[in-house]
Formats: sequence, C-alpha cells, structure tokens
Amino acid sequence: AEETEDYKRRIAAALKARNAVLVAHYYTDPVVQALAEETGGCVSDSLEMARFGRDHPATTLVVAGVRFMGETSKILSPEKRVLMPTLEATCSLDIGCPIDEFSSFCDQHPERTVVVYANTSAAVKARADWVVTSSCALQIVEHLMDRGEKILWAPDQHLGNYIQTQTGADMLMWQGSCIVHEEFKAQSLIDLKAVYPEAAVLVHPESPAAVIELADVVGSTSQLIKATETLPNPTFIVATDRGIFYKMQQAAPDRQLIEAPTAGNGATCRSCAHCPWMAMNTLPRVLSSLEQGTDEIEVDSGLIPQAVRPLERMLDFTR
Ligand code: CIZ
Ligand code: SF4
Repeated sequence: AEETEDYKRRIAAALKARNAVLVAHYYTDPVVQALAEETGGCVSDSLEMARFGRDHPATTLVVAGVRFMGETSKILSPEKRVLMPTLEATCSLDIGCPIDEFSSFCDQHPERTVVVYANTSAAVKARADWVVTSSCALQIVEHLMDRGEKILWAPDQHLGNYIQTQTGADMLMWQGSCIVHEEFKAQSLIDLKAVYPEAAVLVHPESPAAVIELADVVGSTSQLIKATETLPNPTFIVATDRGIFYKMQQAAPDRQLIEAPTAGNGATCRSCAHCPWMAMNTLPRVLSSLEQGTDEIEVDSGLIPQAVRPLERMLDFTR
C-alpha cells in the first residue's frame, strides 16, 4: 500500500512536470482509475476518452487502456504526444481484423457503407466511412438505415448481431469477437439469477446472443454504470470486464455487484471477466512511460487524414 502511494505521488508529479494528463478506461485497475480522477484526468469509455484527450489543453496524453485507444487519441490530436503504459496492450478485435483481409472484404462489397467499431487499428479506420463505439452504434446504424444504406460491419460479430436484431438493418458481418465477453455463459447466468431473484442483469453487447437475451439492460460501459444509478434493484449481475466495478461502486455504493459467470459446466475460461491487455496498465508502467517516453504511439502520417474523417463523423454525431 505504501509502495502504491509512492507510485501515485511520483506519477502525479511527473504528469505536472511534463504538462501531461492521464486518461483511463473503465476496465483498467481501480488504482489507475483513481489516479486519473485525482490528477484531473478522466475515466471513461473509448468514445469519451477520445473526446477528452482531443479537447484537453495538455501537450502529452497518457492513455491507460489498449492500443486502439492510444491510436485514436493520436489521430484526433496529431500535435500531441501520446504515451501508453505499454504498447503491448492490444485487443482481440483489433488483432482479428488485419487491414489486408479487411480491405479486400470491403473491395468485394463496394456498395456497402463501412462501419467499424472503435476497437480497430488506424489502418482499418482509414478504410471506414464511420467509426462507432457501443454507446452510439445503435443510433448511427439507425441513421444509416433511414438513409437507405446497406452496411458492412466489423469486427465484433456479437455487437453487430445485436444491432441487427434491434434495428433490422442490412448488415454484412466480419466474424471477430472479444475474448473477455465471449466467455460469459448463459446457463450459468440462469442458475445465478435463480439465486438472486431480485437482481438486474446488466450485459455489454460484445457478449454472446444467449447472454444478451437474459439481460434487463444491454448497453455500453457508460450505459451500464448509469443503470446502476437509476434502477431500484438491490443487486446487479454484471456481464462485462470487472474493472467497471470501480465506477459502479461510486455510482451505487449501497448495492451488491456480482460478476456474471464465465465458466459453464466446470470449464475454465481464458480471461475470466478481466481483459489481460487492460491488466497490463500498472502504476510502474505508467511512471516509466512518462519518465522515459518509451511507449509512444506513432500513427503513419499518411493514414491520419483518412482515419480522422470517420472518427470526427462519430464525434459530431454524438455531440
Ligand atoms: O470492450 C471494450 O474494449 C470497450 C467496451 C470499449 C469501450 O469503452 O467502448
Ligand atoms: Fe478488446 Fe475485449 Fe479487451 Fe475490450 S475487453 S480491449 S474488446 S479484448
């Protein structure tokens, strides 16, 4: 604990000395989220992280999250220095959607509007017409449907299927998935619901359809946090990364929060409700990145003008 406080003090001082601000995702370690709050940074979802970083006057952004979040910040603020605790923090959705294959998929369907989730590389964004996050995907797809557009969707198949079910949009789907959310198990969730009949089930739409069907609320991270503030239930069963409990506890301190089950029938899961890449964002890495500038995000300057357009479209749409 003393060591933690020491790191926090040193990081706070280094942020100030370098005109830097810490932006953390809801899935990072609670200690990192608390530090971002205490030092005037922000804790949020990927949409608000992007907006905060762009609008903040600091000249260096320290993005505690995964690589696509750092890249998005750099694309929106190419004049700022963007550091990450480690450049090794990536995402299975990003890995599962390599630009060459994605680009030929797009080439095969030139009549479709290309909508990609924020969890993608800069190169994939540069190939897209729209970028969305789970907090605005539904509205943006509805908007495109109203204009009669057919959609090519990538990379998360579960979020894509959920949106297609909700809107009836014509969506051709890339088959990616999140290794954290795909582990939630419907049958175990039914069993857990029976133990806590008064609980509301909160589900992130990167989860499988059978899990989404059991939800009282389906939503992005910010929408699920909001639900813990507004719903009357004494207990919430939560199907998303457990890092989110930090903000849920702040929002609803008197409620019981339970992780949705990840291992059905005694099987073991690979990631058990916590993203292994988000977990790489430790205090020592935040400090060394700041002090040594080792893990700086670079985005090919040729990609930036292309990649910024679908991102700004999203930010304007959700303003
Ligand atoms: O699963 C993720 O990486 C999410 C939910 C990102 C975000 O905040 O949109
Ligand atoms: Fe990617 Fe899933 Fe980790 Fe989010 S939780 S960064 S979608 S692997």
